[in-house]
Amino acid sequence: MASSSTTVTITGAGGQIGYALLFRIAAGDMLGADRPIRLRLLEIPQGLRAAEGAALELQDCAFPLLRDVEITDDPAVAFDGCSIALLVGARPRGPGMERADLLAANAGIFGPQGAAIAATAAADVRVTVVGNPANTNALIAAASARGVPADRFTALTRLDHNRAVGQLAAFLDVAPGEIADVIIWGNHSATQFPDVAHAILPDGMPVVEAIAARVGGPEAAIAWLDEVFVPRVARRGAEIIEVRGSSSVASAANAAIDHVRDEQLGTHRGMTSAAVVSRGEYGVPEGLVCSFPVTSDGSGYRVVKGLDLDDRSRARFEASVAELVAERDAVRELGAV
Ligand code: NAX
Repeated sequence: MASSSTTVTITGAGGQIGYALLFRIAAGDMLGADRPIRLRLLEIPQGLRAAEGAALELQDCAFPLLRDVEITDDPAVAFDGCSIALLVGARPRGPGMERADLLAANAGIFGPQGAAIAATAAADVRVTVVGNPANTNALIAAASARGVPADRFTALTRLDHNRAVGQLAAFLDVAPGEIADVIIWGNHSATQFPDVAHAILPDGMPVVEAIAARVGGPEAAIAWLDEVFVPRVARRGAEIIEVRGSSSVASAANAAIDHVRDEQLGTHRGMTSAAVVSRGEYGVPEGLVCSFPVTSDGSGYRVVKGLDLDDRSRARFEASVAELVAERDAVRELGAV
């Protein structure tokens, strides 16, 4: 039985998103109801008790798919035999912390974790980085994982994607599942570009036309997108903190589950968004971990090529890519990539 189970490693498992992830993964929401799971929880020493508490609750759920749970503060143990890794634990920005300090602190986490993945994970390992700055942390982990193909490393922009779909669904008064082909381009940060130019409704009607019909014409639609939609999606994390008094947790865990499920089992209707290692698509410098439109047939995400970007969209995308370049250059100076 054990040989047919999939080892899933979650870092930062004692944190908020970890707590929201564990139960859904164990219930089969991520890999389906037919794949037994072994969970490996990585924490720093201060986080071990919280992870142990979550493990007690997992036991109390008696999930039929859950074979075992191991908790450790040793990356070599945590990634041993792992096929799916969710890197959630990261160093948050402290008071007065400069961006360079934040990048350096996270390089100290994601570099060693990448090396441990290369040394101990299963040959088919796939890694999703959630901990911020997610794109550049994924870049660091990939660069440190010698021998593991870089395209096994992705970063989460599915939360931004789902937020964009949620906003459109509410505005157009349709179900979220009716909206296809929204795209998040760039970095998981305020510079991201949520793009609806290719988005459609089930009858094939472009979402932009449906917006225009609501707001009184194409120009008003552009104004709504620029002034309401894009900033709302890009600043949604801050809005959640303001209203809830704490950062996004359940929605982030849900997005991580969507990301891994679609990567492992395939995308079914149209494209989704994920940050993947650029091979130069859309002029993005090779090696950057950048959010693109993607599909998967179950063997990993592939960038959807050949989509048109008008000048305004391209300028927005390029601004976000410039931020990724600056982050890469900063971690290069540290010798982390
Ligand atoms: P918490 O602070 O609740 O949990 C983080 C956990 O990670 C803590 O238990 C901590 O002990 C652990 N940790 C720290 N360093 C570690 C290490 N080296 N190895 C293993 N564990 C370690 O944060 P939470 O709310 O769970 O958020 C986790 C991360 O997700 C943050 O970096 C956050 O910014 C990021 N997010 C990313 C999102 C995305 O869409 N990519 C959205 C949600 C979230 O903001």
